[in-house]
Order: sequence, then structure tokens, then C-alpha cells
Amino acid sequence: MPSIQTPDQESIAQDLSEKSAIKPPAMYEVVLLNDDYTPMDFVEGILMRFFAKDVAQAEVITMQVHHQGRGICGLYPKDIAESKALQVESYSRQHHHPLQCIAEKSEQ
Ligand code: TYC
Repeated sequence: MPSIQTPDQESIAQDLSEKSAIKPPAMYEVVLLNDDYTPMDFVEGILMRFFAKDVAQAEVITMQVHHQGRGICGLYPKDIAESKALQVESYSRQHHHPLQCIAEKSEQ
């Protein structure tokens, strides 16, 4: 077996190692959007129930969404982020609130 690779073999080996390299999963932010109707205490409850925030953290994020239009609830792998966003919207509709929650790919 020759130890020196031809240019072709080299580029194939490099291609394979790049493809099989173990990368951390892309992370997604779960984001709450502001609206004019959902009560503040309901949003705080969402943050505690679905994102394990304590009261103080929930108040800070709720006010951030209220004043800035959006706020990050947490960072998760894609399937978990999408599932949480769906659960939050479903729970909100069950309680007749229009709260919107989305999952967005993180740039970090
Ligand atoms: N803006 C809402 C109000 O004044 C409160 C609110 C906060 C709504 C955060 C949605 O994600 C939200 N009642």
C-alpha cells in the first residue's frame, strides 16, 4: 500500500473527513413575539412552565418582549425548539390568547 496519495485520493480523503466531521448541532432560539392582547402574567406563566424560568427571569423576558417586540426564551436543537414553539402556541390558543412563539436558527 503506497503511503503517498495521488491528488485525486487526497481530495477524496479530505472530502470524506469534512463530511464525517462531528459538528455540534445547529441551535435554534425560541422567540416570543409581542402582541397587544396577551396578559403579562400569562406570558410569565409560559416562561416558567415551558422554559423553566424563575419569576424574576420571567418578568425580565416578558418586559423585554413588551418593549422591544421580541425576546429569547431559550436555545435548543432544532426539533426541541420547534416542538416548544408549537406547544406554547397550542397552550395559548387553548387559553384564547394570540401569543406567537417561533423557532429561529441561531447565528452563534
Ligand atoms: N404587550 C402585552 C400587553 O400589554 C404583554 C405581552 C408581553 C404580550 C409579551 C406578549 O410575548 C408577549 N398585555
